[in-house]
Amino acid sequence: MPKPKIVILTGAGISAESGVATFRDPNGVWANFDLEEVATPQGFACNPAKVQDFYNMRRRQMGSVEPNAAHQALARLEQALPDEVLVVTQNIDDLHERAGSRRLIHMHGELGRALCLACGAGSPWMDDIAAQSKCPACEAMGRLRPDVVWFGEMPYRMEEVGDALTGCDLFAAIGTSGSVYPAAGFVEEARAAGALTIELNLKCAGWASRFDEQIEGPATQVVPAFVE
Ligand code: BV8
Repeated sequence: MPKPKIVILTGAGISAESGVATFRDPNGVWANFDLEEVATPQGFACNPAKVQDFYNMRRRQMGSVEPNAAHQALARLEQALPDEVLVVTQNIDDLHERAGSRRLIHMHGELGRALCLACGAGSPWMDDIAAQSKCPACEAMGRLRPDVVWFGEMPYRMEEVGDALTGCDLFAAIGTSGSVYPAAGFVEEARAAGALTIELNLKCAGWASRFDEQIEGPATQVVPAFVE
């Protein structure tokens, strides 16, 4: 598949208007949960039930939210420019897929998937546990964890993302605070490779100076306008 000309990084802000809480906005996820306790391997080792409850609560919410106009606009962009658009999302929800995006990398994993602690086999959560039981260790351990990248863990498909950033003409970051690495460093990589860099955010604050352009407003308004 050819290198994408457009790389789009999304964060929690693109799902906010679907009703999915962001992390660092007032009353966001990290205002209500201790990141160290629920989003690190150490937290899981210390209290796996607490971590499973945290992700099961977020998984249950997925059943009651829908993709919004911003997710749908990105899917239209990909359909209009086949093979030229890659969406790299920090989000673990499935709203991009449900809106129709196909060339998509979940760099922080997916709420809808689980991993076997023993053999590392990944599978859709609860749909495929029987298939996993082929692994004696899985059966013995019966232990699964969310297929989510926690702090201190290596995000998925970083080589592929790096390759795309060095070849794109346009890098856009939508609805992310740029608080977490390596995602927060993508803009520099794209810029160094000569791409035009644009931030779309409700409030272009924290890391705005690192972009060539900023477009302020709610994602359901600014993303469709940006795509059209
Ligand atoms: C790594 C999955 C190395 C979990 C997440 C010490 C020890 C270890 C590592 C570190 C360390 N110190 C620093 C690090 C690096 C660390 C890091 O960056 N920490 C930060 C806190 C400083 N990073 C890591 O650990 C990463 N791994 O470095 O590995 C390595 C190397 C070799 C081998 C092994 C390992 C892994 C980071 C991934 C952590 N997992 N998510 C889960 O979801 O439960 S990250 C977490 O932040 C979130 O999940 C989210 O994915 C991510 C980014 O947040 P945002 O999406 O930006 O959300 P936020 O709320 O912050 O912002 C929302 C934005 O939306 C705002 O700007 C707002 O204005 C805007 N908005 C709101 N409403 C709207 C809107 N915009 C438009 N429209 C609207 N309506």
